[in-house]
Amino acid sequence: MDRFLVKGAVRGLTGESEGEQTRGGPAGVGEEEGNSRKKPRRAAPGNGVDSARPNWRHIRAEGLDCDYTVLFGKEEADEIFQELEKEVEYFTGALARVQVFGKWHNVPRKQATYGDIGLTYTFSGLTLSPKPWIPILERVRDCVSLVTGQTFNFVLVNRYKDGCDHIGEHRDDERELAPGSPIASVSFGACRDFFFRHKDSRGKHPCRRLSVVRLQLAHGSLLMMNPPTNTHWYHSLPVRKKVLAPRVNLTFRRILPATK
Ligand SMILES: O=C(O)CCC(=O)C(=O)O
Repeated sequence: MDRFLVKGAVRGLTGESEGEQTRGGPAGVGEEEGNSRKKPRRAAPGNGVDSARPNWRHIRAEGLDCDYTVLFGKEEADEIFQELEKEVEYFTGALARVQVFGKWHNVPRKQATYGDIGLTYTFSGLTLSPKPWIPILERVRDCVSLVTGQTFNFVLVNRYKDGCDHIGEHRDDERELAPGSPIASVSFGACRDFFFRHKDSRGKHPCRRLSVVRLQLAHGSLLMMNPPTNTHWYHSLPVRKKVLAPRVNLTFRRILPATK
């Protein structure tokens, strides 16, 4: 999973490129959202999740297809967040650092990976196995599967201690994702801005000028990033110095078994 190495490098350099902005409005989809409509999905039979009738917002732009809902009510989201804070073991040492143009930097957040036994992925040039699933991650994964009908064999956990921790613009590497599979992003803790930028609208002299799609990812929320979103759009979690509280994000993925 070379993307972790590549993303770490790119994120470390580009994450601060967005100026700090203050914006009103409720948590959820920002004002540059595309068409918004309810999208009914499978009903969840009394599992305590706020998803019995998930109130989906469908976010569309050219080549972007995302669904957003608040999956867990505050009480359950608080409980899950506390459990994640207790149970998740994050990378330390070399795995928490990234080399950019020969210079070592700390990754500006904490990371961990969990998944099915037997899976391997590449991280910082090393072939690693994710840690085996722990109950709290299985619980969230299973809730997401229940409301989306999708299955996942891997999760990347990102912990942002405050608004200084961030993730720079990147696309998730489709090569290691099972073709046609979505990425399910579940957030707990501080509400943070989250941006999508079209690949043709990046840099100083973009060849096209598509609007940035701005979301706010609330405590207990689920963002489904469906194909082909990651082919055309980069995403980032910019620095927000006014945010003082921590946030934990889980991106559930279906990755292909390693080829020998
Ligand atoms: O923390 C987030 O919301 C974003 C995480 C992310 O971009 C990723 O895992 O690829």
